[in-house]
Amino acid sequence: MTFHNRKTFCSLIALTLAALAPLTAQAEWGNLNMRVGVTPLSREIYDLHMTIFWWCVGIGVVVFGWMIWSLVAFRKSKGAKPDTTMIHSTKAEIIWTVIPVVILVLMAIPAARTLIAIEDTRNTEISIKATGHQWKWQYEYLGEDVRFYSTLARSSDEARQLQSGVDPKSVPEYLLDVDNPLVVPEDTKVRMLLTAQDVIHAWWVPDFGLKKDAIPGNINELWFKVDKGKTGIYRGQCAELCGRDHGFMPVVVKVVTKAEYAAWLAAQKAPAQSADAAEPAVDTAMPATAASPAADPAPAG
Ligand SMILES: [Cu+2]
Repeated sequence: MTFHNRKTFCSLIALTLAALAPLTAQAEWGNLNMRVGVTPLSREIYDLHMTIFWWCVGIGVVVFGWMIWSLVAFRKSKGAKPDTTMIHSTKAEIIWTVIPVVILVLMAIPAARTLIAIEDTRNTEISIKATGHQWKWQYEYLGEDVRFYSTLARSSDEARQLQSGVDPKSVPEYLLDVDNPLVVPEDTKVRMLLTAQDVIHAWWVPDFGLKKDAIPGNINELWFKVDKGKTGIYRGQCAELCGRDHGFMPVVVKVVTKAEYAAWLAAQKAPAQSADAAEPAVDTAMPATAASPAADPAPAG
């Protein structure tokens, strides 16, 4: 390698680093990866993801390392001569079949363990049915006679209208907030039963590591158990393209302590009679929301 070539090589490396530098400065690199989440399942999924990731890195280093070494060590300028006589090697075939099979089996063992854990809905303490509608979620606490709609927050809905004059950036949690969040207690195994009323939707909360389709005429299950002490708001979205307002039906889960949950549930039940009267008011608000986007030139109806 001449000095000139080495200099070009070094400049290239410097240029690449310079191009990446602003990225390092501004982007939170942590956001590029999957979230660890706040449930035992999400952690297990994250650990599995990292395990497989490092397997892939190892494989990449070996395969590309070998390839690059071969290119450099056996280049023509060094007088390498191609071997044109070898057209088949059973030994090589066996090696490059057996090694990947062993690796895949080793990867399948922890993956299968996690998949089984995801499906294990035994001993759940609370069951909640979530029904996807165009374009909102309905939650029903089974056996508790508590049900309500969870619709895009008013602030977001107003800002999203064409020529609303509202800067979406000024709206906190734009398109990620709802009027009535799903409320669940911490440290409790919650089972979600997912279905839909019209088209396929999907219920997704990244911090729980879970996403599953909500299909009309079908019930899908998932479960989560938020770690003790991880109370707070967790946000997700519909993850199945479900029509015009697919981007406007977020999922918001409010995780509270067990005592707060008991109090909340009691409060939901207490005005059950008056809530029945109030519910149509919520319902009548829905068609207005659905028909209101100014982006839709056709008059709704
Ligand atoms: Cu959707």
